[in-house]
Amino acid sequence: MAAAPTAKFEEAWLVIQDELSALFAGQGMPKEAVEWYTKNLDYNVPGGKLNRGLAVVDSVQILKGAELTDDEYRKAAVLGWCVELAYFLVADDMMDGSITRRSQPCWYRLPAVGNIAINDACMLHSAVYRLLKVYFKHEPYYIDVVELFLDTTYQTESGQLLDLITAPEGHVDLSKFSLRRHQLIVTYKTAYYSFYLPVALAMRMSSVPENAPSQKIGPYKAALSILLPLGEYFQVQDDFLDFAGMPEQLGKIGTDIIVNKCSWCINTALAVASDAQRKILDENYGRKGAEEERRVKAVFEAIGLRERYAEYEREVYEKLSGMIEAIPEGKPGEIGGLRREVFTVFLDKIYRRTK
Ligand code: GPP
Ligand code: MG
Ligand code: MG
Ligand code: MG
Repeated sequence: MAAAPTAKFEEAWLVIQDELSALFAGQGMPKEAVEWYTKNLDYNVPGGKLNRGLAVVDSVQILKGAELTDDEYRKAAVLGWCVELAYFLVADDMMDGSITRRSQPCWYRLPAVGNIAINDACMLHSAVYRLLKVYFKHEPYYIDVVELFLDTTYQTESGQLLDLITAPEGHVDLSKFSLRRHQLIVTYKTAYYSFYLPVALAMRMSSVPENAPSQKIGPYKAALSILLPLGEYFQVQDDFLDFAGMPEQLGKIGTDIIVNKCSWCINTALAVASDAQRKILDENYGRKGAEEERRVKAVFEAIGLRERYAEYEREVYEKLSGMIEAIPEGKPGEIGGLRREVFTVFLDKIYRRTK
């Protein structure tokens, strides 16, 4: 089945944004507040790669095995935009001291915004539940969908906590880092909400049941077993691109080395560094200066980080493809059946990405 077109999904956002602004205005909010709220939505929600949001629509389509009705498309698109509404990126940029996102200054860096971005992030989060109420209150899967957002938000926040306390700015201690710790951080901060959430939402909307009596593990557990490692792979790419990607292509400037992140790059380097290289990393990682960052990057080059990453990508693609092959499948269009294509579409979208 062809992937859902981006343009149609983007059009759906315009309607959703108007509805959210109208709900807000309907509380008797003055014009300046409505304008602020609308600007918050407009600046921070559309304009990304839309991988997460489109994954909901793609997955609903694959699970149905036929074109969606207008009503089904609208509902799938609303769920997709609820995933895109995640407040995480706005808040993460404040915590990471990031400069740009999606080729524009981070929201908190606009002089008129500053710390108001904290409340704006909270309002993005609340917008999810406003939309769910409007569109899904009377659906039998309403509570399951609400719980998915609540649970994955908690998981993401748990990962963010671990991310931040493993690598406090100004307290560099590379002995706290390991690839095992990295895996735990990225599973929680990225994989649940970026990978499991969109697919599990689509499965709920498509009436995939909790348990399939004929199968050893239920469909949601089966999906989770693929989507967590897929999400880990995505975050390893994010970490690698932070070091090696083109800022113009990425729309953001890497800050991981300077802010002492427990990223895949530093952990891979630590695992193979000579004593002399380790000393350079200890003395220069997580420091503010451009010269320190350059020295760290030179060690990354010297240990062959680019080749190691290329090898990691090949291996992980093979491993994930094998795992997907092993998923028990339903027939196309069968109510409650799972389809491998849900996962291969997602994997192929991110494989060897450069942005
Ligand atoms: C991505 O990490 C992780 C998140 C965006 C989760 C944030 C969670 C919160 C509860 C705020 P990252 O910092 O590497 O992302 P990026 O490179 O896009 O800044
Ligand atoms: Mg972060
Ligand atoms: Mg960040
Ligand atoms: Mg990053």
